[in-house]
Amino acid sequence: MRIDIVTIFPEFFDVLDISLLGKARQAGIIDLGVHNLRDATTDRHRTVDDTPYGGGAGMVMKPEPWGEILDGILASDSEPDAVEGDGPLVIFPSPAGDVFTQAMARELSNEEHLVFGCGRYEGIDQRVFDHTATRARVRLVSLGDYVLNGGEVAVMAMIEAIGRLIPGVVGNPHSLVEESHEDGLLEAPSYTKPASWRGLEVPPILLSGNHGAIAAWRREQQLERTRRVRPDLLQP
Ligand code: JCE
Repeated sequence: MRIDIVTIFPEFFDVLDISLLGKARQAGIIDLGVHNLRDATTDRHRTVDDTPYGGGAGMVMKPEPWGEILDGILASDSEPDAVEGDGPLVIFPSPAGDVFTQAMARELSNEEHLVFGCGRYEGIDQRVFDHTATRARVRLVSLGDYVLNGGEVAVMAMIEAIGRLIPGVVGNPHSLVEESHEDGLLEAPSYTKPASWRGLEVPPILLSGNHGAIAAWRREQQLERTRRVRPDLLQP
């Protein structure tokens, strides 16, 4: 999978070199490009924002640098030798987007080319979304019902959730299906050695060696936890 990120804080993504995804990049499974939006400006101050038409607080990201930088990124997919299905999918984090879920992460993990556009300030001029949508599939995606200062943290979370679903990124594929949200339930609690710690005991069933009884106990723990903490997940 090819991933491009457009941001005014490219250093923010340096951590991807040393995280889980660093190995996937070295193995050639994920090809990452981080682009500084300011490199697509033409003025001496490398300006990316301006005051909003119609008035209001704060600043809005200007369309021209976005147009220039996306021209370059999207052009690489329309070259004659580019073997593509639906072409790139451009994702803009936004509180006004569809809420990011595990199901969405799984869909996005099947894409050949993802482009993430990180807004800042009060957001991006609407025409950037409208114009990009004439050349590529565009989605606005919200990390959740809270406001961030920009798209960078949302993109980092989305890349971590998507990247680990790509075969070869997480060592043991079995561990993926057992985890929270893939089966719609929260995880059962986990324990490791020692069996007794500061007066607290590991549930004896887990030491019994009875794998059927352990699986049944874990399922009950999952259901009880989900009913208690996230009853919304049990609704159809
Ligand atoms: C962003 C801002 C709206 C005023 C670019 C916030 C996503 N789930 C999410 N929460 N917040 C975001 C997000 C993503 C991109 C941008 N802002 C700040 N948003 C109104 C200011 C700017």
